[in-house]
Amino acid sequence: MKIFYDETHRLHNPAFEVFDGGQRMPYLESPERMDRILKAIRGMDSAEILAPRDFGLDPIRAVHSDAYLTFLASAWTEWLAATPEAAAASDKTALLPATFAAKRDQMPETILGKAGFFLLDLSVPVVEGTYKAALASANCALSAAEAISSSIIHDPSSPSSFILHPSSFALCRPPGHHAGREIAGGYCFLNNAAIAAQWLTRFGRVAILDVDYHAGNGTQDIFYSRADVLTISIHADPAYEYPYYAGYAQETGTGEGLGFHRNFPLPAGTDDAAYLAALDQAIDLITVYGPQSLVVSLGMDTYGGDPLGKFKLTREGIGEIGHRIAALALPTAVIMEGGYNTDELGKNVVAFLEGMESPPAMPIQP
Ligand code: OKP
Ligand code: ZN
Repeated sequence: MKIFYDETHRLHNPAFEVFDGGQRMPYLESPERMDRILKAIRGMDSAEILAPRDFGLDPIRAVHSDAYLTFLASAWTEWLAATPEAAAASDKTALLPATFAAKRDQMPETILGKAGFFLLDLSVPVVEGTYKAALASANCALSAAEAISSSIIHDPSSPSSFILHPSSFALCRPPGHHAGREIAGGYCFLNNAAIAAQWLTRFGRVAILDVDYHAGNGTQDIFYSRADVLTISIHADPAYEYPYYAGYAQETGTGEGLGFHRNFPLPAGTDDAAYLAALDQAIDLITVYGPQSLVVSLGMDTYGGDPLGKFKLTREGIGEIGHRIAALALPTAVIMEGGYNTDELGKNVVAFLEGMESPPAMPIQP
């Protein structure tokens, strides 16, 4: 399997995030996550780790607004220019607002005003290298999309075969699925999966299946009124979990996109069997939609014991998710999202990828 990875993610390494109750905490979405995944992946026979290519801004501008991209590109310089205290301690600071735009019809002039407009919450501190890292992450996703695209062109009749329907993996950091058209949130700045999916629409309909523990609210936002990209997210019920304000079952798209978004909110304590039952419903919807390609937003925070998650999935369950997704026999680009149990992260990602490539090690009764 072709795996795309770029060291540039290290430039995004904020000293802190602000957690529930206002506590300043070490940034959980850390560069070490990638080190752990890489170490485990290097042990796979099938892994071919490649550098992404630079796709330029056009495929990113197809998903995010120019005003938002301009903000990301200049936010750090503007913050330092406006804030002498920040400039004096630039390795300890980050741009984070204390106000948020409930009403979005006017963009303010000052950097703190703009930060509140473009940042959804306190988990997206902007530092000097944030934009560069986010661009490199998006290029990994685009490269993974490109890697599967030749089989879409040359094999439109789609017989069921793993060989004719390859998959690729983008080892993205920062993650992307909470980033909307013009807003960052939940550790995400550019929506890598949405950018890859948008790029793939040139070959026909695309489905995005989000199996991160958190609802893919950014992806939902970007494609909500479109029928050419089916978006499905399986996640912790937003009634009790981040992102709280999207990811509910009754949200199914709007206008032309009505019926082309689906959410599967699940209770705390969800185990392999309950998760796989929801996955089977999602897979049926994808089969009925009949896309030419599939993008998977892959989070490992569904694993039991994840510091941000309340599900109880096992490593075998995670492998079975990969296996059932691969059984769709679609050209598939897998995009890395969350997962914060760094000790188990690498083994879980390998379990998923090996599940995609082979039958499950252990049968699971749904
Ligand atoms: C990103 B991804 C702690 C606050 C958590 C942000 C969570 C972002 C998750 N209760 N805030 O979907 O893994
Ligand atoms: Zn998550």
